[in-house]
Amino acid sequence: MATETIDVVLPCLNEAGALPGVLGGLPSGYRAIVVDNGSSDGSPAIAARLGALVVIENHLGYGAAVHTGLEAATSDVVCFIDADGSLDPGDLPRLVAEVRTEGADLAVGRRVPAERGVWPWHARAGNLLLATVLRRQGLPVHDIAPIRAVRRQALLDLGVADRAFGYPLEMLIKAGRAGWRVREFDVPYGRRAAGTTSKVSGSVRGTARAVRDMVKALGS
Ligand SMILES: Nc1nc2c(ncn2[C@@H]2O[C@H](COP(=O)(O)OP(=O)(O)O)[C@@H](O)[C@H]2O)c(=O)[nH]1
Ligand SMILES: [Mg+2]
Repeated sequence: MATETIDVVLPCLNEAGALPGVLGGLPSGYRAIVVDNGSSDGSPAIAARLGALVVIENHLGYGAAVHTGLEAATSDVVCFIDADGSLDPGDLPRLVAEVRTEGADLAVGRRVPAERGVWPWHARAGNLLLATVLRRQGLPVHDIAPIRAVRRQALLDLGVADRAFGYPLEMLIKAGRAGWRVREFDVPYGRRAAGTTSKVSGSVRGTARAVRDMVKALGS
């Protein structure tokens, strides 16, 4: 059992500059599933060359990418992590162990900025607010982080419907309602890889879009 390969889903939109570092940082025994939405910078070819399974998703959106990656995955426990180099894939085994052997249904990260300026104030504020709402609902989380480990079938059964940036929040809300045991771990959050740009929280407008998606998810 301990030798089963763990699938890691990486949503990817123009992350050519980040993929070598992220894929190279995967622990042994972890297989990358890069889900691309029409990158124009050659990301899919780079990911394939680095040994990842590349899945092309035609519908744009973070949620569409992670859901398609989940469907493509075959391992019992599946991980998710951003492909921009801001998070360390070396943190995944801790989350996986929590699900595999410690009885958690879902293990998530809590981002701790590794340096100043990596987490724009507007993104941090929106995130903090929504995490506070979740804590009121009984979930022990302080972040809605894009790094997590969960059992594949359980997540499919949870029926997360959002296909945009509301996906992680809807997942947590539904996990709470289903009585899942959720565990949160500090993970360092660094600068995204040089030469790549934020699709979400790098601008006030991007954050506003993400918060809009998340507020929609709150009503689901
Ligand atoms: N496939 C796919 N990936 C996306 C999409 N939007 C964002 N991503 C990826 O999702 C992750 C999070 O986006 P990112 O730009 O880092 O968001 P930020 O951290 O808030 O700036 C990154 O790996 C992106 O490449 C999308 O529409 N489709
Ligand atoms: Mg990012």
